[in-house]
Amino acid sequence: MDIALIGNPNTGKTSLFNNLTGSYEYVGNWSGVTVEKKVGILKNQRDQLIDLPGVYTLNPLSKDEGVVTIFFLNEPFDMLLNILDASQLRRNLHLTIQLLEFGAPIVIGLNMVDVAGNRGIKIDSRNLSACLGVPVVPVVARTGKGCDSLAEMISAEAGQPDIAFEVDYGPAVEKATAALKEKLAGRTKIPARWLAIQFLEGNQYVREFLLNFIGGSELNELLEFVETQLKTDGVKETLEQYMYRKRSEAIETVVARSMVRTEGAGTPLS
Ligand code: GDP
Ligand code: K
Ligand code: MG
Repeated sequence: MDIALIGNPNTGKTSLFNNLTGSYEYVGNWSGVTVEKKVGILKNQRDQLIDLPGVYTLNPLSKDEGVVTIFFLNEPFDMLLNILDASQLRRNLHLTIQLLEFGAPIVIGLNMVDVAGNRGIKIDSRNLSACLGVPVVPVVARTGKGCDSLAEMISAEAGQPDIAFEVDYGPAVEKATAALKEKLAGRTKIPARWLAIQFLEGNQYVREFLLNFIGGSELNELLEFVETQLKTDGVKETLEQYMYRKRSEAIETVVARSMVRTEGAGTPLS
């Protein structure tokens, strides 16, 4: 299996990578950028772990961040290992939801549970798992705590059916998704809904990918359709802001069900 390790910057990706793989790793560069590409072999001596650059969202701000979208569009992989910082759950879930929307098998490593605990935040990993529909394993990547359980969960999840978590982005977005799906007519294996969401949010790499199948003017019409619909519905934000807000609303529900403030908590939740 090829497993892609993905998470926000500074969530403990390198620590987790080192814990899950032996010392062996291949180091190169992702094509077109000077970002290191690391591939390690899991301790089962069978599966490969691919380290992706840390990003907050799949909609890239920089060329380096674009590496992740390019990977999703072009490289086959079997599973995603998404590492979350338990002390920054709200922020981290933006990426997680975009990964869930892709529909690939995914296991979540809930890292920094010690940091969260010190700040009076406890995440109920079973509730989080139930909300998202995927396994969540608490770990402390710095010490290796929980990493064996995580490795076991990765093996257990191999070949499980894909689950696509669905944020309700409203009827205009769903209509655009249906239209895009029809235009693509099965000519790509990348899920149409994920492509639609990323395209509507302004992901330029996804736009370029879609141009392989669909004309630029047709794509612009699709954008205009959604923008006009939203305006008619009284939405004042840009499409990008609207998509972000809808995702944030879904995240609030997940956070409300899975985050518990423990006694003596003094720090505001983040
Ligand atoms: P990356 O930027 O995502 O690759 O994250 P790193 O693995 O480099 O970790 C960032 C920092 O957080 C380092 O100082 C790690 O030692 C520390 N760290 C990683 N995991 C944990 C954890 O679970 N608990 C604590 N307290 N620190 C951690
Ligand atoms: K770092
Ligand atoms: Mg790192």
